[in-house]
Amino acid sequence: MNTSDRFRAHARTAAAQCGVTIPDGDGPLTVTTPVDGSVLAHIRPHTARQVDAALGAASAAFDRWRDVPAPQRGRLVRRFGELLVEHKEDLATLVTLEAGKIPSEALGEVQEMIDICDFAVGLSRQLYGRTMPSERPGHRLMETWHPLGVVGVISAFNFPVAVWSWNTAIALVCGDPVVWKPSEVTPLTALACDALLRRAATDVGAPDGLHHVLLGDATVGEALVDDPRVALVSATGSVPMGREVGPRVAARFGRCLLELGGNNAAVVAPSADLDLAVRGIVFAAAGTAGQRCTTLRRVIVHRSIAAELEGRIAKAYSGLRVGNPFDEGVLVGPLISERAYEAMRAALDRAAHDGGTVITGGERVEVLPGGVYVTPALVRMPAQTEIVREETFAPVLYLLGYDDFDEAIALHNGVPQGLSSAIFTTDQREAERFLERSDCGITNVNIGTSGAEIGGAFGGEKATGGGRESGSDSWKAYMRRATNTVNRSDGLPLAQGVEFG
Ligand code: UN1
Repeated sequence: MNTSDRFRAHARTAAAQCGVTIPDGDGPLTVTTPVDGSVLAHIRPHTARQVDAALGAASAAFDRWRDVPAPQRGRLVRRFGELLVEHKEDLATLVTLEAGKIPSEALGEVQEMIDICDFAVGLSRQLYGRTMPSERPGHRLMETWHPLGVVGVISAFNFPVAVWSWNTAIALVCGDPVVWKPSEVTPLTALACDALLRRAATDVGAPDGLHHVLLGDATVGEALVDDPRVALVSATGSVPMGREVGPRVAARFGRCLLELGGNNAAVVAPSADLDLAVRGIVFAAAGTAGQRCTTLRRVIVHRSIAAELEGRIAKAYSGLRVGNPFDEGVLVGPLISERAYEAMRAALDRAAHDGGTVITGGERVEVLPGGVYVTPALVRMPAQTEIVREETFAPVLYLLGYDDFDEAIALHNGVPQGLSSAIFTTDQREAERFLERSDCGITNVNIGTSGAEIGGAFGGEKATGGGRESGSDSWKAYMRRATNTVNRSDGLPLAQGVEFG
Protein backbone atom coordinates (compact mmCIF):
# COMPACT_ATOMS: atom_id res chain seq x y z
CA MET A 1 0.00 0.00 0.00
CA ASN A 2 1.48 3.39 -0.90
CA THR A 3 1.18 6.37 1.47
CA SER A 4 -1.90 7.81 -0.25
CA ASP A 5 -3.78 4.51 -0.11
CA ARG A 6 -2.83 4.29 3.56
CA PHE A 7 -4.29 7.72 4.30
CA ARG A 8 -7.48 6.81 2.51
CA ALA A 9 -7.78 3.54 4.42
CA HIS A 10 -6.94 5.35 7.64
CA ALA A 11 -9.76 7.86 7.03
CA ARG A 12 -12.24 5.11 6.24
CA THR A 13 -11.41 3.16 9.38
CA ALA A 14 -11.56 6.19 11.66
CA ALA A 15 -14.85 7.36 10.13
CA ALA A 16 -16.32 3.84 10.33
CA GLN A 17 -15.43 3.66 14.04
CA CYS A 18 -17.50 6.80 14.54
CA GLY A 19 -20.39 5.30 12.57
CA VAL A 20 -19.82 6.89 9.15
CA THR A 21 -19.44 4.89 5.97
CA ILE A 22 -17.50 6.90 3.43
CA PRO A 23 -19.25 6.21 0.13
CA ASP A 24 -17.29 4.60 -2.69
CA GLY A 25 -19.17 6.74 -5.18
CA ASP A 26 -17.90 9.68 -7.16
CA GLY A 27 -19.61 12.67 -5.59
CA PRO A 28 -18.50 16.03 -6.92
CA LEU A 29 -16.94 17.15 -3.62
CA THR A 30 -13.38 15.85 -3.60
CA VAL A 31 -11.90 15.53 -0.12
CA THR A 32 -8.12 15.59 -0.01
CA THR A 33 -5.55 15.53 2.76
CA PRO A 34 -3.08 18.41 3.04
CA VAL A 35 -0.52 15.84 4.22
CA ASP A 36 0.20 14.74 0.63
CA GLY A 37 -2.67 16.13 -1.42
CA SER A 38 -4.13 12.68 -2.05
CA VAL A 39 -7.84 12.00 -2.30
CA LEU A 40 -9.59 10.67 0.81
CA ALA A 41 -13.11 10.53 -0.57
CA HIS A 42 -15.56 11.86 -3.13
CA ILE A 43 -18.74 12.92 -1.50
CA ARG A 44 -22.01 14.49 -2.42
CA PRO A 45 -22.79 18.02 -1.20
CA HIS A 46 -26.29 18.75 0.06
CA THR A 47 -28.78 20.22 -2.36
CA ALA A 48 -30.77 23.40 -1.71
CA ARG A 49 -33.80 21.20 -1.12
CA GLN A 50 -31.95 19.17 1.53
CA VAL A 51 -30.79 22.36 3.22
CA ASP A 52 -34.38 23.55 3.34
CA ALA A 53 -35.58 20.19 4.71
CA ALA A 54 -32.89 20.24 7.42
CA LEU A 55 -33.98 23.70 8.53
CA GLY A 56 -37.58 22.53 8.61
CA ALA A 57 -36.68 19.46 10.67
CA ALA A 58 -34.55 21.52 13.06
CA SER A 59 -37.41 23.99 13.57
CA ALA A 60 -39.78 21.12 14.31
CA ALA A 61 -37.27 19.65 16.76
CA PHE A 62 -37.04 23.02 18.51
CA ASP A 63 -40.70 22.83 19.45
CA ARG A 64 -40.09 19.57 21.31
CA TRP A 65 -36.61 20.26 22.69
CA ARG A 66 -37.51 23.61 24.24
CA ASP A 67 -39.97 21.80 26.52
CA VAL A 68 -37.41 19.30 27.79
CA PRO A 69 -36.04 20.60 31.14
CA ALA A 70 -32.49 21.91 30.79
CA PRO A 71 -30.90 19.35 33.16
CA GLN A 72 -32.40 16.60 31.02
CA ARG A 73 -31.06 18.27 27.90
CA GLY A 74 -27.71 18.05 29.66
CA ARG A 75 -27.94 14.25 29.57
CA LEU A 76 -27.62 14.33 25.79
CA VAL A 77 -24.45 16.38 26.02
CA ARG A 78 -23.09 14.13 28.77
CA ARG A 79 -23.60 11.06 26.57
CA PHE A 80 -22.01 12.86 23.63
CA GLY A 81 -18.99 13.68 25.82
CA GLU A 82 -18.67 10.00 26.77
CA LEU A 83 -18.67 9.01 23.09
CA LEU A 84 -15.99 11.62 22.41
CA VAL A 85 -13.80 10.07 25.11
CA GLU A 86 -14.32 6.68 23.45
CA HIS A 87 -13.58 7.98 19.96
CA LYS A 88 -10.94 10.55 20.79
CA GLU A 89 -8.27 8.88 18.65
CA ASP A 90 -10.61 8.31 15.70
CA LEU A 91 -11.66 11.93 15.57
CA ALA A 92 -8.09 13.13 16.07
CA THR A 93 -6.98 10.95 13.15
CA LEU A 94 -9.59 12.58 10.93
CA VAL A 95 -8.49 16.03 12.13
CA THR A 96 -4.86 15.25 11.25
CA LEU A 97 -5.88 13.87 7.87
CA GLU A 98 -8.17 16.72 6.89
CA ALA A 99 -6.56 19.72 8.62
CA GLY A 100 -2.95 18.50 8.83
CA LYS A 101 -2.50 19.06 12.58
CA ILE A 102 0.10 17.02 14.43
CA PRO A 103 -1.57 14.25 16.49
CA SER A 104 -0.87 15.92 19.84
CA GLU A 105 -2.70 19.07 18.73
CA ALA A 106 -5.47 17.03 17.09
CA LEU A 107 -5.98 15.11 20.33
CA GLY A 108 -5.93 18.44 22.18
CA GLU A 109 -8.68 19.68 19.92
CA VAL A 110 -10.86 16.66 20.72
CA GLN A 111 -10.05 17.16 24.42
CA GLU A 112 -11.38 20.69 24.02
CA MET A 113 -14.66 19.11 22.83
CA ILE A 114 -14.77 16.81 25.85
CA ASP A 115 -14.09 19.75 28.16
CA ILE A 116 -16.88 21.87 26.69
CA CYS A 117 -19.29 18.94 27.09
CA ASP A 118 -18.39 18.75 30.81
CA PHE A 119 -18.88 22.49 31.08
CA ALA A 120 -22.23 22.42 29.28
CA VAL A 121 -23.55 19.56 31.41
CA GLY A 122 -22.86 21.60 34.56
CA LEU A 123 -24.33 24.65 32.90
CA SER A 124 -27.56 22.76 32.22
CA ARG A 125 -28.31 23.20 35.92
CA GLN A 126 -27.07 26.78 36.09
CA LEU A 127 -28.94 28.81 33.47
CA TYR A 128 -29.58 31.38 36.15
CA GLY A 129 -31.73 34.43 35.87
CA ARG A 130 -31.67 37.26 38.43
CA THR A 131 -34.38 38.69 40.58
CA MET A 132 -34.39 42.40 41.24
CA PRO A 133 -36.21 44.30 43.96
CA SER A 134 -39.38 45.77 42.51
CA GLU A 135 -40.21 49.39 43.35
CA ARG A 136 -43.88 48.39 43.78
CA PRO A 137 -45.34 46.64 46.84
CA GLY A 138 -46.37 43.00 46.30
CA HIS A 139 -44.51 42.75 43.00
CA ARG A 140 -41.68 40.50 41.83
CA LEU A 141 -39.25 41.55 39.12
CA MET A 142 -37.08 38.89 37.54
CA GLU A 143 -35.29 37.70 34.44
CA THR A 144 -35.88 34.31 32.86
CA TRP A 145 -33.90 32.71 30.06
CA HIS A 146 -35.57 30.77 27.29
CA PRO A 147 -34.38 28.68 24.34
CA LEU A 148 -33.71 30.87 21.31
CA GLY A 149 -34.32 28.65 18.28
CA VAL A 150 -32.21 26.99 15.62
CA VAL A 151 -28.51 27.86 15.77
CA GLY A 152 -26.58 27.87 12.47
CA VAL A 153 -22.89 27.14 12.92
CA ILE A 154 -20.41 28.01 10.17
CA SER A 155 -16.94 26.75 11.04
CA ALA A 156 -13.44 26.97 9.57
CA PHE A 157 -10.92 24.30 8.57
CA ASN A 158 -8.34 25.07 11.25
CA PHE A 159 -10.46 23.98 14.23
CA PRO A 160 -12.76 21.61 12.37
CA VAL A 161 -14.38 20.14 15.47
CA ALA A 162 -13.66 22.16 18.64
CA VAL A 163 -15.31 25.40 17.58
CA TRP A 164 -18.41 23.54 16.39
CA SER A 165 -18.54 21.73 19.74
CA TRP A 166 -18.33 24.99 21.74
CA ASN A 167 -21.41 26.14 19.93
CA THR A 168 -23.24 22.85 19.84
CA ALA A 169 -22.77 21.69 23.43
CA ILE A 170 -23.92 25.05 24.74
CA ALA A 171 -26.77 25.44 22.22
CA LEU A 172 -28.15 22.00 23.05
CA VAL A 173 -28.33 22.58 26.80
CA CYS A 174 -29.85 25.99 26.10
CA GLY A 175 -32.63 24.23 24.17
CA ASP A 176 -31.52 25.03 20.61
CA PRO A 177 -31.14 22.58 17.70
CA VAL A 178 -28.02 23.06 15.53
CA VAL A 179 -27.51 23.16 11.78
CA TRP A 180 -23.82 23.02 10.88
CA LYS A 181 -22.00 24.07 7.77
CA PRO A 182 -18.40 22.90 8.25
CA SER A 183 -15.47 23.99 6.11
CA GLU A 184 -15.51 22.44 2.65
CA VAL A 185 -12.11 20.87 3.32
CA THR A 186 -13.06 19.04 6.53
CA PRO A 187 -16.36 17.25 5.79
CA LEU A 188 -15.30 13.83 7.10
CA THR A 189 -14.62 15.06 10.64
CA ALA A 190 -17.99 16.82 10.47
CA LEU A 191 -19.80 13.66 9.41
CA ALA A 192 -18.07 11.74 12.22
CA CYS A 193 -19.14 14.32 14.84
CA ASP A 194 -22.68 14.28 13.50
CA ALA A 195 -22.82 10.47 13.68
CA LEU A 196 -21.59 10.47 17.30
CA LEU A 197 -24.07 13.14 18.31
CA ARG A 198 -26.94 11.29 16.63
CA ARG A 199 -25.92 8.13 18.46
CA ALA A 200 -25.93 10.04 21.74
CA ALA A 201 -29.41 11.37 20.92
CA THR A 202 -30.68 7.85 20.27
CA ASP A 203 -29.04 6.53 23.46
CA VAL A 204 -30.78 9.10 25.68
CA GLY A 205 -34.06 9.22 23.74
CA ALA A 206 -33.70 12.84 22.60
CA PRO A 207 -36.02 13.99 19.78
CA ASP A 208 -35.03 13.52 16.14
CA GLY A 209 -33.77 16.40 14.10
CA LEU A 210 -31.71 18.17 16.75
CA HIS A 211 -28.56 18.21 14.64
CA HIS A 212 -27.86 18.45 10.93
CA VAL A 213 -24.60 18.71 9.06
CA LEU A 214 -24.82 20.39 5.68
CA LEU A 215 -21.94 19.93 3.27
CA GLY A 216 -21.32 22.25 0.39
CA ASP A 217 -19.84 25.53 -0.70
CA ALA A 218 -20.61 29.09 0.36
CA THR A 219 -24.20 28.84 -0.93
CA VAL A 220 -25.02 26.52 2.00
CA GLY A 221 -23.64 29.10 4.43
CA GLU A 222 -25.65 31.80 2.67
CA ALA A 223 -28.82 29.77 3.09
CA LEU A 224 -28.23 29.72 6.88
CA VAL A 225 -27.39 33.41 6.90
CA ASP A 226 -30.57 34.44 5.09
CA ASP A 227 -33.12 32.00 6.49
CA PRO A 228 -35.39 33.47 9.18
CA ARG A 229 -35.70 30.02 10.76
CA VAL A 230 -32.09 30.39 11.93
CA ALA A 231 -32.26 32.45 15.11
CA LEU A 232 -28.52 32.73 15.67
CA VAL A 233 -25.73 32.47 13.10
CA SER A 234 -22.43 31.67 14.78
CA ALA A 235 -19.71 32.09 12.17
CA THR A 236 -15.96 31.58 12.39
CA GLY A 237 -13.81 32.71 9.49
CA SER A 238 -12.17 35.66 7.82
CA VAL A 239 -12.93 39.34 8.34
CA PRO A 240 -14.31 39.68 4.76
CA MET A 241 -16.66 36.75 5.46
CA GLY A 242 -17.87 38.43 8.66
CA ARG A 243 -18.38 41.70 6.83
CA GLU A 244 -20.89 39.90 4.61
CA VAL A 245 -22.54 37.74 7.23
CA GLY A 246 -23.06 40.43 9.91
CA PRO A 247 -25.15 42.92 7.90
CA ARG A 248 -27.15 40.17 6.16
CA VAL A 249 -28.22 38.58 9.43
CA ALA A 250 -28.87 42.01 10.97
CA ALA A 251 -31.09 42.96 8.01
CA ARG A 252 -33.55 40.25 9.04
CA PHE A 253 -33.05 41.05 12.75
CA GLY A 254 -31.39 37.70 13.35
CA ARG A 255 -28.60 37.29 15.85
CA CYS A 256 -25.01 36.90 14.91
CA LEU A 257 -21.96 35.69 16.77
CA LEU A 258 -18.76 36.40 14.86
CA GLU A 259 -15.31 35.01 15.51
CA LEU A 260 -13.14 36.48 12.76
CA GLY A 261 -9.47 37.13 12.19
CA GLY A 262 -6.81 37.90 14.75
CA ASN A 263 -3.46 39.66 14.51
CA ASN A 264 -2.23 38.67 17.90
CA ALA A 265 0.81 40.20 19.53
CA ALA A 266 3.05 39.61 22.54
CA VAL A 267 4.90 42.44 24.24
CA VAL A 268 8.24 41.30 25.66
CA ALA A 269 9.40 43.69 28.38
CA PRO A 270 12.97 44.10 29.68
CA SER A 271 12.16 42.19 32.88
CA ALA A 272 10.74 39.15 31.03
CA ASP A 273 11.86 35.63 31.83
CA LEU A 274 13.26 35.00 28.35
CA ASP A 275 13.37 31.20 28.59
CA LEU A 276 9.67 31.18 29.28
CA ALA A 277 8.95 33.88 26.70
CA VAL A 278 10.76 32.01 23.92
CA ARG A 279 8.84 28.81 24.66
CA GLY A 280 5.53 30.65 24.74
CA ILE A 281 6.32 32.56 21.55
CA VAL A 282 7.48 29.55 19.54
CA PHE A 283 4.41 27.44 20.34
CA ALA A 284 2.02 30.32 19.69
CA ALA A 285 3.70 31.37 16.42
CA ALA A 286 4.72 28.08 14.82
CA GLY A 287 2.21 25.64 16.37
CA THR A 288 -0.57 24.46 14.02
CA ALA A 289 1.74 25.82 11.27
CA GLY A 290 0.57 29.33 12.15
CA GLN A 291 -3.03 28.49 11.28
CA ARG A 292 -4.94 29.36 14.45
CA CYS A 293 -7.03 32.50 14.89
CA THR A 294 -4.98 32.90 18.06
CA THR A 295 -1.60 32.38 16.38
CA LEU A 296 1.04 34.86 17.48
CA ARG A 297 1.81 37.10 14.52
CA ARG A 298 3.72 40.00 16.12
CA VAL A 299 6.33 40.27 18.87
CA ILE A 300 6.81 43.77 20.25
CA VAL A 301 10.10 43.64 22.11
CA HIS A 302 11.97 46.23 24.15
CA ARG A 303 14.97 47.37 22.13
CA SER A 304 17.39 46.60 24.99
CA ILE A 305 16.70 42.85 24.63
CA ALA A 306 15.62 42.69 20.97
CA ALA A 307 18.84 41.20 19.60
CA GLU A 308 18.97 38.54 22.27
CA LEU A 309 15.32 37.55 21.87
CA GLU A 310 15.65 37.45 18.09
CA GLY A 311 18.67 35.14 18.36
CA ARG A 312 16.88 32.85 20.79
CA ILE A 313 13.72 32.56 18.70
CA ALA A 314 15.79 31.94 15.57
CA LYS A 315 17.67 29.17 17.37
CA ALA A 316 14.43 27.57 18.56
CA TYR A 317 12.99 27.82 15.04
CA SER A 318 16.01 26.01 13.60
CA GLY A 319 15.18 23.04 15.85
CA LEU A 320 11.51 22.77 14.79
CA ARG A 321 10.91 19.70 12.70
CA VAL A 322 8.66 20.40 9.71
CA GLY A 323 7.17 17.31 8.14
CA ASN A 324 4.50 14.68 7.79
CA PRO A 325 2.39 15.24 10.91
CA PHE A 326 2.12 11.48 11.46
CA ASP A 327 5.91 11.21 11.86
CA GLU A 328 7.37 11.09 15.35
CA GLY A 329 8.96 14.36 16.47
CA VAL A 330 7.33 16.55 13.83
CA LEU A 331 6.04 19.82 15.29
CA VAL A 332 5.00 21.70 12.17
CA GLY A 333 2.70 20.01 9.68
CA PRO A 334 1.52 21.19 6.27
CA LEU A 335 -0.26 24.38 5.27
CA ILE A 336 -3.83 23.75 4.24
CA SER A 337 -3.32 24.66 0.56
CA GLU A 338 -1.10 26.05 -2.14
CA ARG A 339 -3.07 29.29 -1.82
CA ALA A 340 -2.04 29.59 1.82
CA TYR A 341 1.59 29.33 0.70
CA GLU A 342 1.06 31.96 -2.00
CA ALA A 343 -0.37 34.33 0.62
CA MET A 344 2.64 33.65 2.84
CA ARG A 345 5.06 34.27 -0.03
CA ALA A 346 3.26 37.49 -0.98
CA ALA A 347 3.37 38.67 2.66
CA LEU A 348 7.10 37.99 2.88
CA ASP A 349 7.71 39.88 -0.37
CA ARG A 350 5.71 42.85 0.87
CA ALA A 351 7.53 42.78 4.21
CA ALA A 352 10.89 42.79 2.39
CA HIS A 353 9.68 45.68 0.24
CA ASP A 354 8.86 47.58 3.45
CA GLY A 355 12.41 47.11 4.72
CA GLY A 356 11.86 43.85 6.63
CA THR A 357 14.64 41.30 7.06
CA VAL A 358 13.88 37.60 7.09
CA ILE A 359 15.92 36.22 9.97
CA THR A 360 14.98 32.62 9.31
CA GLY A 361 12.40 30.45 7.54
CA GLY A 362 9.80 31.10 4.88
CA GLU A 363 11.19 28.35 2.70
CA ARG A 364 9.33 25.59 0.99
CA VAL A 365 10.36 22.12 2.18
CA GLU A 366 9.88 18.94 0.14
CA VAL A 367 8.25 16.45 2.49
CA LEU A 368 5.65 14.58 0.47
CA PRO A 369 4.80 15.56 -3.08
CA GLY A 370 1.37 17.17 -3.07
CA GLY A 371 1.76 18.56 0.47
CA VAL A 372 2.63 22.22 1.11
CA TYR A 373 5.32 22.44 3.78
CA VAL A 374 7.18 25.56 4.89
CA THR A 375 9.62 26.57 7.57
CA PRO A 376 8.09 29.14 9.95
CA ALA A 377 9.35 32.62 9.13
CA LEU A 378 10.75 35.19 11.54
CA VAL A 379 10.93 38.69 10.10
CA ARG A 380 12.46 41.78 11.70
CA MET A 381 10.46 44.88 10.71
CA PRO A 382 11.55 48.53 10.97
CA ALA A 383 7.92 49.61 11.49
CA GLN A 384 4.37 48.28 11.68
CA THR A 385 3.60 48.65 7.98
CA GLU A 386 0.40 47.68 6.16
CA ILE A 387 1.36 44.02 5.71
CA VAL A 388 2.04 43.63 9.44
CA ARG A 389 -1.41 45.00 10.15
CA GLU A 390 -2.99 42.28 7.99
CA GLU A 391 -3.61 38.71 9.09
CA THR A 392 -1.71 36.22 6.93
CA PHE A 393 -2.94 32.74 7.80
CA ALA A 394 0.50 31.10 7.80
CA PRO A 395 3.54 30.96 10.10
CA VAL A 396 4.98 34.47 9.72
CA LEU A 397 6.11 36.19 12.90
CA TYR A 398 7.06 39.87 12.73
CA LEU A 399 9.47 41.38 15.25
CA LEU A 400 9.01 45.04 16.15
CA GLY A 401 11.03 47.10 18.63
CA TYR A 402 9.85 49.59 21.26
CA ASP A 403 11.47 52.01 23.68
CA ASP A 404 8.74 52.90 26.13
CA PHE A 405 5.65 51.10 27.35
CA ASP A 406 3.13 53.50 25.80
CA GLU A 407 4.76 52.97 22.43
CA ALA A 408 4.42 49.20 22.91
CA ILE A 409 0.71 49.56 23.69
CA ALA A 410 0.18 51.84 20.69
CA LEU A 411 1.86 49.31 18.38
CA HIS A 412 -0.04 46.48 20.03
CA ASN A 413 -3.44 48.07 19.55
CA GLY A 414 -2.59 49.64 16.19
CA VAL A 415 -4.12 46.87 14.06
CA PRO A 416 -7.72 46.36 12.90
CA GLN A 417 -8.16 43.02 14.71
CA GLY A 418 -8.55 42.42 18.47
CA LEU A 419 -8.56 38.73 19.37
CA SER A 420 -5.70 37.63 21.63
CA SER A 421 -2.73 39.31 23.29
CA ALA A 422 0.05 38.65 25.75
CA ILE A 423 2.78 40.33 27.73
CA PHE A 424 5.92 38.70 29.04
CA THR A 425 7.10 40.63 32.09
CA THR A 426 7.92 40.11 35.75
CA ASP A 427 6.93 43.68 36.59
CA GLN A 428 3.48 43.48 38.13
CA ARG A 429 2.57 47.10 37.44
CA GLU A 430 3.38 46.65 33.79
CA ALA A 431 1.39 43.41 33.64
CA GLU A 432 -1.68 45.03 35.21
CA ARG A 433 -1.36 48.03 32.92
CA PHE A 434 -1.28 45.73 29.92
CA LEU A 435 -4.38 43.84 31.07
CA GLU A 436 -6.14 47.17 31.25
CA ARG A 437 -4.92 48.66 27.99
CA SER A 438 -4.78 45.76 25.52
CA ASP A 439 -7.90 46.12 23.35
CA CYS A 440 -8.28 42.37 22.76
CA GLY A 441 -10.92 39.92 23.97
CA ILE A 442 -8.18 37.66 25.38
CA THR A 443 -5.27 39.17 27.29
CA ASN A 444 -2.60 37.03 28.92
CA VAL A 445 0.43 37.46 31.16
CA ASN A 446 3.47 35.21 30.75
CA ILE A 447 1.79 32.75 28.40
CA GLY A 448 1.36 32.92 24.64
CA THR A 449 -1.69 34.06 22.70
CA SER A 450 -3.00 30.64 21.64
CA GLY A 451 -4.30 27.62 23.50
CA ALA A 452 -7.11 29.23 25.50
CA GLU A 453 -9.04 27.03 27.93
CA ILE A 454 -12.76 26.48 27.34
CA GLY A 455 -13.82 27.88 30.74
CA GLY A 456 -13.32 31.49 29.66
CA ALA A 457 -15.29 33.38 27.03
CA PHE A 458 -13.54 33.13 23.66
CA GLY A 459 -13.64 35.92 21.10
CA GLY A 460 -12.41 39.39 20.32
CA GLU A 461 -13.10 43.01 19.58
CA LYS A 462 -12.88 45.32 16.56
CA ALA A 463 -12.59 43.44 13.25
CA THR A 464 -12.58 40.14 15.14
CA GLY A 465 -16.32 40.66 15.34
CA GLY A 466 -17.19 41.03 19.04
CA GLY A 467 -18.65 37.54 19.56
CA ARG A 468 -18.01 35.38 22.60
CA GLU A 469 -18.24 31.59 22.54
CA SER A 470 -17.38 28.72 24.84
CA GLY A 471 -17.21 29.32 28.63
CA SER A 472 -18.15 31.95 31.22
CA ASP A 473 -21.56 33.45 30.41
CA SER A 474 -21.27 33.05 26.62
CA TRP A 475 -24.38 30.82 26.87
CA LYS A 476 -26.47 33.99 27.04
CA ALA A 477 -26.00 34.46 23.28
CA TYR A 478 -27.85 31.17 22.74
CA MET A 479 -30.90 32.11 24.81
CA ARG A 480 -33.49 34.81 24.87
CA ARG A 481 -33.95 36.90 28.01
CA ALA A 482 -37.35 37.93 29.28
CA THR A 483 -37.94 40.46 32.03
CA ASN A 484 -40.98 39.45 34.10
CA THR A 485 -42.99 41.48 36.56
CA VAL A 486 -45.47 39.51 38.65
CA ASN A 487 -48.09 41.27 40.76
CA ARG A 488 -49.30 39.25 43.78
CA SER A 489 -51.06 42.23 45.43
CA ASP A 490 -54.66 43.27 44.95
CA GLY A 491 -53.71 46.78 43.84
CA LEU A 492 -52.37 48.02 40.52
CA PRO A 493 -49.70 50.60 41.37
CA LEU A 494 -48.00 52.00 38.26
CA ALA A 495 -44.23 52.30 38.02
CA GLN A 496 -42.61 55.70 38.39
CA GLY A 497 -45.58 56.75 40.56
CA VAL A 498 -47.77 57.47 37.53
CA GLU A 499 -51.48 58.07 38.33
CA PHE A 500 -54.00 57.14 35.65
CA GLY A 501 -57.68 57.69 36.46
C1 UN1 B 1 -9.44 29.17 16.44
O1 UN1 B 1 -8.29 29.26 16.00
O2 UN1 B 1 -10.43 29.45 15.72
O3 UN1 B 1 -7.19 29.26 21.90
C2 UN1 B 1 -9.78 28.66 17.78
C3 UN1 B 1 -6.91 28.44 21.02
C4 UN1 B 1 -7.85 27.29 20.80
C5 UN1 B 1 -8.99 27.71 19.92
C6 UN1 B 1 -8.59 28.40 18.66
N1 UN1 B 1 -8.35 26.86 22.08
O4 UN1 B 1 -5.88 28.51 20.36
